[in-house]
Amino acid sequence: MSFGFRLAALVLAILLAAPLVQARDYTHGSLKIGHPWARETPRMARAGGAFLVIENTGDAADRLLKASSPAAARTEVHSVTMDGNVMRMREVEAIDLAAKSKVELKPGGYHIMLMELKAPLKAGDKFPLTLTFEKAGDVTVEVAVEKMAGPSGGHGGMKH
Ligand SMILES: [Cu+2]
Repeated sequence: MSFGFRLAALVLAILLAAPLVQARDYTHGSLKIGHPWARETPRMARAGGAFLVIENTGDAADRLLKASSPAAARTEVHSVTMDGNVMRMREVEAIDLAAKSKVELKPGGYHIMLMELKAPLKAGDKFPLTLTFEKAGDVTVEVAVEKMAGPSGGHGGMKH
């Protein structure tokens, strides 16, 4: 396989990315944290993204203030905004979690950015991620590193 073809296949796999479902869900007080996962990173990558769903089932608002993980030297909470045709990531102070609401961190939207990764993230690996909420305090979840299901990867693992 030529390098060019492999690169094209990689780009296609990223564009068609759909995670294989294998992570578990967590409940902490009135917060439900669903399906924490991270993208497998290329060998030379220094940064990676982690994603999850936060549902606030309570009557009071809360906020996700920060995250930390032993997998990375620094961890930031990012949003993605469009600047013309260019997607830009920027660090946000917090993610607001209104009462009875659900916020999805996903590729192309809010995400947790793992900076200065200590090692590349490999599919099948797991690492802890501690989320700090303004009211609910700290919650540590296990993040599953998932391979992107490309054109030939299929969606056999999808459950929702
Ligand atoms: Cu980012």
